[in-house]
Amino acid sequence: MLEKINEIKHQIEQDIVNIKNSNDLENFRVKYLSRKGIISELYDLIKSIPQDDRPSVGKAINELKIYCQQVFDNKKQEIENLSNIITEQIDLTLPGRRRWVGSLHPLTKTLKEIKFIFQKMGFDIADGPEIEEDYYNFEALNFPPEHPARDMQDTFFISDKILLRTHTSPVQIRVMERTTPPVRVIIPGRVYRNEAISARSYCLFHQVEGLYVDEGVTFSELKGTLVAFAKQFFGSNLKYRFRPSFFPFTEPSAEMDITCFLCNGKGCRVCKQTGWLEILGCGMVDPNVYKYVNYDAEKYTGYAFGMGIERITMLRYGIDDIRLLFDNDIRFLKQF
Ligand code: 2NL
Repeated sequence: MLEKINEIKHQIEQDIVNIKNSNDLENFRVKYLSRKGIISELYDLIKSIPQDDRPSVGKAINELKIYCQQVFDNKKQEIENLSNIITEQIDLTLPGRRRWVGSLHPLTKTLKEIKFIFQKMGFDIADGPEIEEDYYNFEALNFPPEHPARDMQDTFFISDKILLRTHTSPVQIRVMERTTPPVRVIIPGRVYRNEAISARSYCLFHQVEGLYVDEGVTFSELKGTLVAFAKQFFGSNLKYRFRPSFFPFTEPSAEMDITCFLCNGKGCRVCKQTGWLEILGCGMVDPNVYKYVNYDAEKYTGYAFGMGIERITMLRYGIDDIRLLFDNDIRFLKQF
């Protein structure tokens, strides 16, 4: 009887390696493990052997059954894994998955270009704190003590003397404090204004300001530099004009307009039918400012200018709501 059990075990070993699919597996189960299978039959045979042999034979059959069940389970698992692999196979005819490539924020693009143009003309780039002292933001820039821009409405005051800078000019004061002329810098950066948020104004925006101070710097140099910038940035065949204006820190002051690049000066929605677009403010540094940084106003002259990056970016790309530049909505950003 034990010999017979051994033979069956060998038979199982041979059969199991020949199983190739779930059909073969089912046949194997019926042959050995079903109610009418070989192993069940062995249990029936126990009655026909001597009483004394029954325990050892019974034990051998149990072990055979466990062994058989185990190889069956293993094989079943193997076949299932295999069929998973087959159904998961890659379909090489499918089109490839698109890789999403990020792009620069439109403000970053504008800033990079402006910086590049002024760097080529010999300007250094400087930066400074966004949390400023009243002294650097207003006083040293020749704002009279009661000037309306100091009003709570326009400025985020943190305390009596500390505020969020409303322009990047305080950095120019800091640069002049630590440098003797010639000074030729641009200062890009974030600025803050406590204004009602709308399509046209936001509580924070970006500026680039520029400053050039040396002996004998003239207003025509200011014009030449800004015209060269505008032609590189907006296109070489634009027309321009300088209109008189006022800033507390420059005298004389001007604003620069260029012909609308959308309608070429004919008048359209973007230029509000005027044919002109205002792109920046500028002027000769007011001699009063030099007192605060210990520059000799008899010896040095200089010019300064400032432009809003949001404004220029919106003009350039035809964006009609400033808030789009701060929402970080991917549907907007991926167009650039
Ligand atoms: C504008 C006009 C301007 C300046 C900024 C400046 C800085 C110093 C001295 C004198 Cl330290 N001026 N900056 C001058 C003229 C205009 O900005 O419309 N900005 C958006």
